[in-house]
Amino acid sequence: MYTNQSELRFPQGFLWGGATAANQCEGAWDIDGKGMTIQDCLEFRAGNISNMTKQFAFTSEDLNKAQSVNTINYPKRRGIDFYHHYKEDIALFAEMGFKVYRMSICWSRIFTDPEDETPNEKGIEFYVNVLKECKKYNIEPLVTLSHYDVPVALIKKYRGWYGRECVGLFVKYAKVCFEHFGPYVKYWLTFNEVDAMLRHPVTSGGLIEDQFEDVPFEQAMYQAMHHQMIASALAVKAGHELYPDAQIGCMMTKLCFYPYTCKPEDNLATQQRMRSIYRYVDIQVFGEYPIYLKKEISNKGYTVKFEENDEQILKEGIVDFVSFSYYMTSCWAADTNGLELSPGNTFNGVKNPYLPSSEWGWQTDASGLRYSLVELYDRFRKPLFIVENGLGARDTVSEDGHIHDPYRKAYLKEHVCAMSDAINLDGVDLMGYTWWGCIDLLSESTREMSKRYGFIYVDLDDYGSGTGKRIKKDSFDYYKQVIASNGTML
Ligand code: BGP
Repeated sequence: MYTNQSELRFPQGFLWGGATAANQCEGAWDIDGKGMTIQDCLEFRAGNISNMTKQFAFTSEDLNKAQSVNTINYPKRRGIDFYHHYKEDIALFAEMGFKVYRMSICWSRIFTDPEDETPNEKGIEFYVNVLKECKKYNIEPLVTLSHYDVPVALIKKYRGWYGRECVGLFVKYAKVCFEHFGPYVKYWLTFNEVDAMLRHPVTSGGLIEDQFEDVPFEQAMYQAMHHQMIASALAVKAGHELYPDAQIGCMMTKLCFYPYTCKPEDNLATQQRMRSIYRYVDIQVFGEYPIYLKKEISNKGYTVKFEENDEQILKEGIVDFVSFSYYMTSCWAADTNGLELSPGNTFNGVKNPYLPSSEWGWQTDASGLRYSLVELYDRFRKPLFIVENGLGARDTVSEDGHIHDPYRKAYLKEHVCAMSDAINLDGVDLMGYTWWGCIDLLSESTREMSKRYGFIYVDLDDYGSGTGKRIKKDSFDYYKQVIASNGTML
């Protein structure tokens, strides 16, 4: 348990709030002109422990099947019906005192088909309404343009982000978002967990392995990553041209690996593993490929195609701040054979005997948050924003009708302590903190409803049965107090 080592203190104006993503909460997958995304094609997976790397097994046949059926097995299609409940949900966020709400926009709501010439009015109207609702309560929106939501049309036509065509289409979409939503939004993120494509290519890039007989799949992933880098840089530039005051950030998965032992080779293996987390964020922050990434690609015998202006584009699209998700830490070793693994949703690590695990095997570690903040700030020297942190648990409604979640309060408390120390003792410039899944929503990796993160319970089960009613958990009032005291009453 992490306890603060200095007086609890947060800067004035610190942005406390919560985070969601369109594909995990909106539902309403086929109305008002929304096109299909990869998320509408992913089936429910029962079972406690799962990780997205399994999605390498997703096939073109799965995609075709999903397009022709509509069953309860596709939970992302119904979400928690935020589409129709956003007013009620945002009112609850406001009651907790949110200063910021992180949400994502679904590309396929804005363009039914990304190649359409004109955007879908209904989609624009929906997001304008959501943003206005936030503004009504003085909640600052933080908007992600792409959160694991690749349009199916792009997968079918261009093999997802492998196709360079996606760059221009994404920039067109981003510009429409900036134009219509810019008056309400100061903080933007381009791609969620931008380092993730090489771990889960299907949801990050729309890359399905059986579509790549002509090129090694891994090479295709590096190429697709390059396209996302170019698209992100162009979007950052376009956003700044339209709104010079806009703050546009990148978003990474802050996985943190400790060497499993003090053997030098474990340390070296861990350093290499950590680079795989940083390789693309380095591009977004420094405006060029790091040498080690160029080496990594050429050592494998691959090449990444650059167009004439690509190097220049990367230089001109540097982000303003670095945001990240942080849930846990793990260990790594030169030889992992025979070692017990600890799963995450997008990776496996070696189990750390000193840390507790959640029911899904995620090893919680608040000290690791302070460690990560220091590491990121030393590396990037940019303002940081924690845009995902939280605890997935199997909450239940007690006989008294309440949801008692002391474990969530404890998790929040120790992570707030760690942030305070990083700010006050280590001098980290931290802009804000958005708790992941502030309202229960569908899990990204398992698509379960029963893996709940929220301060607000949603009465739906894994199969979508239930009233959909929103109920405040005990942690609701706790977070409200944390925010009201600016992080000083825990
Ligand atoms: C991150 C994703 C989120 C979210 C979170 C928790 O990697 O950006 O979308 O879901 O992980 O993961 P899960 O839902 O699998 O528990």
